[in-house]
Amino acid sequence: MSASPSVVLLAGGAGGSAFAVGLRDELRARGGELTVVCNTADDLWLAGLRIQPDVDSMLYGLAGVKDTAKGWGRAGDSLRVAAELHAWGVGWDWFELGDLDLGAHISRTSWLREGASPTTVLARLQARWRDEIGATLLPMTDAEVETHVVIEDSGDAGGAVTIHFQEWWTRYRATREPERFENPGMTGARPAPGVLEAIARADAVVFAPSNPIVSIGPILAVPGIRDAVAAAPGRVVGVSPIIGGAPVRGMADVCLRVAGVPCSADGVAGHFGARADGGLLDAWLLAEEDAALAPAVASLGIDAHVRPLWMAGPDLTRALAADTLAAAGF
Ligand code: FO1
Repeated sequence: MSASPSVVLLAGGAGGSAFAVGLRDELRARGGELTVVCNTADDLWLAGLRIQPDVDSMLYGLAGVKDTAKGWGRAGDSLRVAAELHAWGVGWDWFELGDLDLGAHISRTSWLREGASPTTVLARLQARWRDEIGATLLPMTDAEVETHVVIEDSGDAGGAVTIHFQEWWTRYRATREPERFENPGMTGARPAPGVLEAIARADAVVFAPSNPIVSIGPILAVPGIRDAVAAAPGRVVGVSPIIGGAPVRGMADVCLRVAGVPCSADGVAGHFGARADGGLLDAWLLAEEDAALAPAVASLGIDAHVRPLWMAGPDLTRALAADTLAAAGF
C-alpha cells in the first residue's frame, strides 16, 4: 500500500474547505497527492457575474487567503464596490460581494465569456496560488447546475415558490421551511474532465464533513460520479458533519429533515450506506460525543471510527485528517 497516498476529497461549504486544509497539510507531509472535487450546485448568476461560493471557499482556504472567521470570502476584504452596486440596485443587498472577491468573479466571468470551460477557469484561478494550494481543484461538472429550494409562499396567494439556494441560505438562514430541493441542469450534466479518472486511480476517496444534502449530495448526483465512487478501488471514508445530533456548521439539520434523514452521525452514515450493501462507505468517522452510535454504524456494515471531530484550529484539523487517512488504511 502506498505510503504517499493519492486522495480524492468530495467537498463543499465552510466545513469542507476547513477539512481540506488539514488533509492537504497531512498529505503534503507524506508526499501524497490531493484532488478536491468541489460542489458547484451553490453557483449562481448575480450582477452579471458567475459566482461559485463553494469553489471559492475551497480556493481561498487552500491558498491561505480566506476569511476564516466567516468561513467564506477573502480575508481583509472591503465593500466599496458592493456599496455602489446597492446604490444602483444591482444584485442582492443581503448578499455580500467583497472587492477582492469580486476580482475572482469578474475574472471567472470574463474567461467564461471568452469560451473557457469552468474546469479551465478553475485551473487558471488556482494557478495564481499554485504553491500554496498544493492540491488540484476540480468542479464536479462543467454544466450549469444550481440548487433551488421550493418553499411555501408566505403571501396571500399561498402555493409554492422556488428560490435559489443562496437566497434560502443567506437571506432566510434556512428559516423558510422547504418542501424540497431541486437541481436544475443536473440530468444532462456530466462529470468535469478528470473527475472520474481521479476517483478511479485514487488510493482513497474521502467525504468531507460537508452538508450531506446540498454539498455532497449534488456531487454524487452528477450522473456517473456515484457509480465511480461505488466502484472506486480505494477505500471510501466519510467524516460525520453531525456531532451530538447537531451540525458542526451551517443549517444541515433543516436539509436533512427535508430529505428524511435523521440528524445524527449514524443517520447520515445510513444515508450514504455501506459499500458492502450497495451504498458508498467503507468507513465513517464519528465524534467521541457520539461513541454510543458506533455499534449502529457498524451494524450497517460500515467501519466505525470514534475520533475527535472538532476542527478547532490547524493542529486538530490535521489530526482529524490523519485519522481519516488511517481509516482509509494509511
Ligand atoms: N454567506 C452569507 O452568510 N452571507 C453572504 O452575504 C454571503 C455572500 C457570499 C458571496 C460570495 C461567496 O462565494 C459566498 C458567500 N457566502 C455568504 C457564503 C455562501 O452563501 C454559503 O456559505 C455557501 O454557499 C454554503 O456552502
